[in-house]
Amino acid sequence: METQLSVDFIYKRTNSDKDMNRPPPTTNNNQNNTQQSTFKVMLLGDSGVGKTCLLVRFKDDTFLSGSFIATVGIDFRNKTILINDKQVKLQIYDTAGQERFRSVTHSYYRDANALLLLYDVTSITSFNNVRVWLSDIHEYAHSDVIVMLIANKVDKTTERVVTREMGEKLASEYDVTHMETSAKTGLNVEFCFKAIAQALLQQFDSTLSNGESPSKTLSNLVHLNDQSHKPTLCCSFS
Ligand SMILES: Nc1nc2c(ncn2[C@@H]2O[C@H](COP(=O)(O)OP(=O)(O)OP(=O)(O)O)[C@@H](O)[C@H]2O)c(=O)[nH]1
Ligand SMILES: [Mg+2]
Repeated sequence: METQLSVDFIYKRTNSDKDMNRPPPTTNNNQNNTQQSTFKVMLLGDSGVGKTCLLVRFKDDTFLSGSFIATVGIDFRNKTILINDKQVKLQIYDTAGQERFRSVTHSYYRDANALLLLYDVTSITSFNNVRVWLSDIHEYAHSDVIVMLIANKVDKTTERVVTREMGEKLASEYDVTHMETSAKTGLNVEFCFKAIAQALLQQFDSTLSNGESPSKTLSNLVHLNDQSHKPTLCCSFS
């Protein structure tokens, strides 16, 4: 991992930190005098659903196979991508799904601009727990946070127990966008992060606003991608 925050450091955040307003996303000029916007994205979901693998696939385009090492506390990684000729730096927080870290990770929700909530399509428990995660998000995150529900491990077709329809129904119940991914094959992984970045840019850059809500933009992008039946697209990304 590029950066690992120790559990000690994480515990230093107090309850009063949680009540502070979220710092606005920053926009700086980099060395090439190009504008760069920075956003915080958090990965959430039960232990073992594939959060760390999704992040490693996006950052390094590799898959962490072999024995499963659960994340302790929170890690984070940065990745800068280009969206419509604009540089977008994503600070991606990879949280521990284990219950014992829950109160630690709650204190980070308020700083997040977007949340990727994962479940594992081979685990009905991780799918059922999505409701618990969404209720935590409602309680601890900003009301304008962009949420995407991600059905991971779709490469495991024979072990699959959560259908696409079940995922889509749950997502529409909570009015969030739904996407199927595989950190193993890379299906839709880059697309998810790019779609989130596009929605965030639109939310915070009024010049890009076309009168559509960022959540609507996200759902339109995903819908377009689904229609193409391709793992990646998209005409609107550089
Ligand atoms: N087949 C398949 N296996 C996956 C996929 N994503 C993750 N895995 C496997 O699932 C296990 C758990 O993955 P992690 O990414 O470590 O899970 P996590 O959500 O980060 O778990 P915590 O850190 O405990 O919260 C590992 O053994 C991975 O190899 C996927 O898309 N397909
Ligand atoms: Mg992990």
